[in-house]
Amino acid sequence: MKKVKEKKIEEMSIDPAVQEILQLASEKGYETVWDRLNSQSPHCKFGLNGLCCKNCIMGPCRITPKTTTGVCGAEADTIVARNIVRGIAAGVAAHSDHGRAVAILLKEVACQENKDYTIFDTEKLKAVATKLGVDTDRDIHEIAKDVAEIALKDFGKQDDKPLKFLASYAPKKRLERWLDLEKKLYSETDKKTGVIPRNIDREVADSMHRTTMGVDHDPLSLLIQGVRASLADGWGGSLIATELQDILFGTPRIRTIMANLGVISPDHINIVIHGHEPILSEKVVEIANTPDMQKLAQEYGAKGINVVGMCCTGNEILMRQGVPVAGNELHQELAILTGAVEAIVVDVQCIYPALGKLAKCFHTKFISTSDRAKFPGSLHIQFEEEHANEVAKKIVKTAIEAFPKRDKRKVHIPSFKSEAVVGFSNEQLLKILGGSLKPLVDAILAGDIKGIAGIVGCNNPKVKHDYYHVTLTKELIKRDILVIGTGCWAIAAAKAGLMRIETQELAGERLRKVCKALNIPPVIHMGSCVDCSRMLTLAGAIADYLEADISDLPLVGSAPEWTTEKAVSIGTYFVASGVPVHLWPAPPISGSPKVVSLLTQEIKNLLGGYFFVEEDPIKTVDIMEAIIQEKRKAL
Ligand code: XCC
Ligand code: SF4
Repeated sequence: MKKVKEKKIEEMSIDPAVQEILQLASEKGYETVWDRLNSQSPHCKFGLNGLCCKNCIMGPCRITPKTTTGVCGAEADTIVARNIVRGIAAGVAAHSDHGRAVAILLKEVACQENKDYTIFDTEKLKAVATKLGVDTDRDIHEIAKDVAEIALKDFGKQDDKPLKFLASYAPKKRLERWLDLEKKLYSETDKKTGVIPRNIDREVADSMHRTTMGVDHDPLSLLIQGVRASLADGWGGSLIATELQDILFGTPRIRTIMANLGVISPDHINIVIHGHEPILSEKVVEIANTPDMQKLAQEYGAKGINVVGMCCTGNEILMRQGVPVAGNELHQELAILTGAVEAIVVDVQCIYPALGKLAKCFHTKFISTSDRAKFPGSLHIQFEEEHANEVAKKIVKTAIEAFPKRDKRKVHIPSFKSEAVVGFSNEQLLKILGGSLKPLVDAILAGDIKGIAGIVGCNNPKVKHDYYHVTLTKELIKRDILVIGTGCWAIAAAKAGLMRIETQELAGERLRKVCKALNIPPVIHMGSCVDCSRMLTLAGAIADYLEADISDLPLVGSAPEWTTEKAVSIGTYFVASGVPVHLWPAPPISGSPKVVSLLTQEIKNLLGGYFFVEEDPIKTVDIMEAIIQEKRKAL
């Protein structure tokens, strides 16, 4: 194979802290994700185009101009569609399993079987209960039990009725459109197919069933199942995660945090929490801050304990507790390379298995905690909700005990960190707006806010780190388009200083005026990836307010540096909810012109949203602005 040319450090990331550590890694010979990407390049074309099938052992089959079917006779359209649906299903499974864990915990707390957690936000509990039609005039434990049971039923019920959460939260016109499409696509008697999810787990199972050898071969039928599964994520699993986490840990409030590797402290015991579920990270933060643990840290010669976040669990604890965040996806190895991290504690999702080997080069303890996520080279301390305090203590103590082994000569912490205003739950946004959506809607109608762009998703070493996130964001606000978002985008924007109030100066004149009046930055941190549900419900609330459908609103989405299967699910549920979504890098579908046209064109008539792919961030904003202008005309 051709050897690809190595990238220069400036081409790998725009983040100066990242560049600094990459320089160090290259001098000292530490391997990172960029090196491994280089070894894997050029990538297999069949995989890139979605044209490889290994769903049975007559294969694996690859489609070429000469060999146009797999052994079973499956053509490119079927293979590409099946592959993408499997990706969506995996993403739905990940987000929704997260939601399930929260629902189970809420039930245990409600039944007072778990005393290590409490129902923290009773106001939110009542708001969620009211939405779901649960009687709120009772003891909070009884209300919480009912809410948890409704959530759990959405994972397990066997009838064909829509998910209760989706039916209770989705805007009216959108629900009608989904129901209508259900009839349009299939005959009245064929009620078991369509776009409305029935049960979160079932949509994952259904997706796996129909993509296995010899089942569904029609690309439209397959993609509609992908859509249905994705809706079970956005208006199901992710929404359940967000809402119930708010109940257990508090609805985010506006606060200022610090972001980037500079939050790692030279004099403290540094614990990086990486992964996704606040059930773990909230506890570690809580226990690390107890006087007992801080005292123990001092006995070991440190000034104290410094807990910092990474990736989405970092977003969860910064939104609710103001915990600083050390970085996004591509920072995970770099944090260890600072030489000052006593422990990197992980649960599930987006965790590179490479951390095991790398941690061994330092005194860093790589602590895995989930029974479903174990790693070569990790120290496994199983997290158990029912003994959360005890296990969290053990984790924090392990970190403290690693401190004396820190090798001062290896410590290199970049000084870069930036301030960011975060914590914009919908509840906080409403509060800023004075209790009603009216000022926001008026600003949109008047054109002071031309439109809203939601940016989500990961980093990807194939793409210059943070460059797309940051360039897109700056260009959008310059054109009076408000930017909201989650996940690793949010951390990129925070690190780049775009979430400071001062960023108002980078916004167009009209958007600046609105942000000044509300005293908010024009770039809004809405949380972790499951909190994309906050953006969905915000879009839904605006739609209902205007008695319109989400697809009528000047909204666009983007996942400009996406990596994970979860991002495919997110993109799909936004499209299915009526929002046009930009993607870069291109998804692995180009092997089927049929699937490409379904997802980029035909789906628009069915659901209002559609995907588009563009590499250049400025051209992307041109397209987004044109979409927004078109929608504005029709408003
Ligand atoms: Fe993972 Fe959620 Fe992607 Fe970041 S943005 S790489 S999914 S941590 Ni969700
Ligand atoms: Fe090949 Fe068909 Fe088996 Fe896929 S399902 S591996 S295309 S024979």
